[in-house]
Amino acid sequence: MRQKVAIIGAGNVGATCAQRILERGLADVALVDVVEGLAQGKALDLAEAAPLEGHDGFISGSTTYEGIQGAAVVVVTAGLARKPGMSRSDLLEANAKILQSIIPNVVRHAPEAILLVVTNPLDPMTYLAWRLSGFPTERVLGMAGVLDSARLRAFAAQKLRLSVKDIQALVLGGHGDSMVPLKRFTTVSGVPIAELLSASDLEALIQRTREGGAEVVKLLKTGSAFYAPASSVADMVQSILRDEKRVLPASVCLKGEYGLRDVFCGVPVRLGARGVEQILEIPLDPNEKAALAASAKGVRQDMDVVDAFLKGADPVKKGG
Ligand code: TXD
Repeated sequence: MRQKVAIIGAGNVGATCAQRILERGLADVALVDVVEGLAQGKALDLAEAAPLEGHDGFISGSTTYEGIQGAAVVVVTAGLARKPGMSRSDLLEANAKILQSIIPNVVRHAPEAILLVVTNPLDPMTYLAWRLSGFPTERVLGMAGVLDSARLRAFAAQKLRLSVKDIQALVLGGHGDSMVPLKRFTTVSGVPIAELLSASDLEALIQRTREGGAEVVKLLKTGSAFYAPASSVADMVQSILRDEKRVLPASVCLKGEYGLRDVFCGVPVRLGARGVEQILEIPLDPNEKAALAASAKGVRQDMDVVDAFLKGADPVKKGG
């Protein structure tokens, strides 16, 4: 039987995700957007590309949620994107309201789905989606680490003039300036990258990765990155739908792993048909552990703002 992926938000990331999923032949796609005609128009355009791209995927577009019925994965990309000078946390309140209008509809029409959150600020929005859905933690995760790792791989490949295929990288922590790129686990065909690059060159790559999202925002001026984010989502969706059990970083609820509890943070997970099938706890050195704890602390503060939001308070004003 054909599988279905629902994508909420038919903007840059959502529509490009739809394209990637269809053109990889992964699943049918149901696009939903609040703007009248947007999801319908993009769905029509993508359907017209199907004969040329040679896939038989079915795509629908709507402002309502009936079409998401039976979706194995629901990707939430709806929300505002960052504008230049705007931090991810500035987005929190606006996007929390948007998720509040979406998640109950997802629960109603696709109660068995795995929820993959893309909307920023990523970790607190993943937490909010978990709270609003009531889904088990195995079925709620956020995309960020795959993207951050891909950026580091791309920059390393450019610097070393080597194939991106041979470079592996692992970026953990919250999706933000405090992300934790792990130098020790960045390798070129198994060789630690520190053997091939000077410490200062490596530090520059890490810094560029940290600012990877902002670098694109600054150039685009009206919007944020979407090609690489959509590819990152497609890899995660593929691992779930095809039960590939890939080890990919994702924002998930930690329950004591890495010494962290009840916080959503990016860590390597085994991603398969059941969703987050395992959290891999890799041994970190004291510096890495401290960086992850600091990153999680930042997420925890944003989660407190989400808690206040859920209580109906005015979180941004009251929280300062
Ligand atoms: O690494 C990551 N996680 C990210 C996150 C990488 C890239 C983008 N990231 C975030 O995803 C970004 O900061 C935003 O919060 C989202 C979506 O980014 P995108 O670039 O796709 O934004 P667009 O093009 O503005 O699209 C958002 C769409 C737009 O069409 C709105 O009409 C729609 O969301 N929208 C809604 N759809 C359904 N329901 C509701 N309520 C709704 N509100 C807005």
